[in-house]
Amino acid sequence: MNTVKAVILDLDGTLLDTESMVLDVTRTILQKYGHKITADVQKSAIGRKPLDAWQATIDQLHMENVTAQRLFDESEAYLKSRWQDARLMPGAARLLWHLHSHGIPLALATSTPRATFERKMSGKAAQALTAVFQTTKCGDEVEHGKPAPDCFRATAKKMGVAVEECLVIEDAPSGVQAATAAGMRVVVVPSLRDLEAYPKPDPDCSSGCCAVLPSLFDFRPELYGLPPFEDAICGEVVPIQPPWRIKGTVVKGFGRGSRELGIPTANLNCESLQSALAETVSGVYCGWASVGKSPEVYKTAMSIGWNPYYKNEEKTAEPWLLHDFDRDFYGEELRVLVSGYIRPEANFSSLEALIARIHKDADVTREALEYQKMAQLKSDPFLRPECA
Ligand code: ADP
Ligand code: RBF
Ligand code: MG
Repeated sequence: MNTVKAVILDLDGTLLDTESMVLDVTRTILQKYGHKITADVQKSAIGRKPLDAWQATIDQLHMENVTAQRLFDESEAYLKSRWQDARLMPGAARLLWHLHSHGIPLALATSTPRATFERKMSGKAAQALTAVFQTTKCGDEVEHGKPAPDCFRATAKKMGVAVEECLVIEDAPSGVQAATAAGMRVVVVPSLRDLEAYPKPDPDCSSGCCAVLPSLFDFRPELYGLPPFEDAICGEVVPIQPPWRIKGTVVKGFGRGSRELGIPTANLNCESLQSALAETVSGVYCGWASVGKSPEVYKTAMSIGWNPYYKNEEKTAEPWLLHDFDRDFYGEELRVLVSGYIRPEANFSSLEALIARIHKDADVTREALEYQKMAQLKSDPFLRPECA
């Protein structure tokens, strides 16, 4: 197998959380025309050039009397001023700076037209990243957009590397197809929850999908001959820098945390999550938390996601504060400074296995937060609203 000499990344949904913005606008526009977004629409549109994506949407929904250009103009009128607010995907900055600092050539191959690309990269979050890319290829600079291989082939050529030496990181089925058609290996971090939309991974493949990962935090560079990460705390916790600052009102959950698991979790209301985290963020994290106006700060293990064991339809964020309280705090404001990623959400074959794993997450949390890098965050002003 060829060692990877260059890494080519997709932008939207892979490095930048623009998919949730696009999804919102698409929903609004389609509603205006009397249509609803479906899983098939999402699957055929995501990752493609904007006009191709709208045409695919029109075809999927059999929409009449409207052109792709018209729908694109409507969405762009809304999104134009918002692109720069897009946040980075979890783990994106860490991955890029790691590879860049080890001298690995990096490139972007995006379906976004150059003008929109410039807007997206001018935002506060994305700005710092422009320096790491040797080259960028935009959707309007190649004849055929993804799922055609043009953008990936052109990028490899410009970098002077063979296609077999490139590793692509993608979130969309169309991007995976494009990279595969270009003869490159692809690591997929899916934007779509339905994994049926993606090929089955084959770690030994010489081109095509070699891994499907829950997040960029789970990428293991050494599997491709790239330098390994060396930042894990206690061997397993990935530091999140800067930490995420999440606050929300504690709401009623399913009432099973304490009862079934013996593990109380303070469920946060969804709106606060949506404004603070990328749509696709899930996993188990550690950090510090405070309740209401109290100055106390507690070590906290938190699950974000769909709780596969219980097959939840709604995403939840549930911090377990590692302290014995003699009260509950429904309706109070809870703040969490999320500073480490522990693992992806998992399914378990028994309740006992789920409980045992959550207790291990708590042990990992207690230990990891003792490390100076994490311990110093305990005094972050965010956790003491009355002093801020
Ligand atoms: P629910 O399903 O409503 O979230 P749980 O059984 O998970 O109920 O209990 C969580 C509630 O218990 C929290 O909302 C909070 O008010 C209270 N609570 C008490 N101790 C803790 C703790 N250590 N961590 C989180 N929540 C706690
Ligand atoms: N639920 C899962 O289905 N899979 C998990 O991997 C998982 N990990 C968790 C880790 C922590 C630290 C906590 C506090 C909860 C976790 N849960 C997980 C959620 C658990 O199922 C949830 O608290 C109950 O559903 C109660 O609402
Ligand atoms: Mg709970």
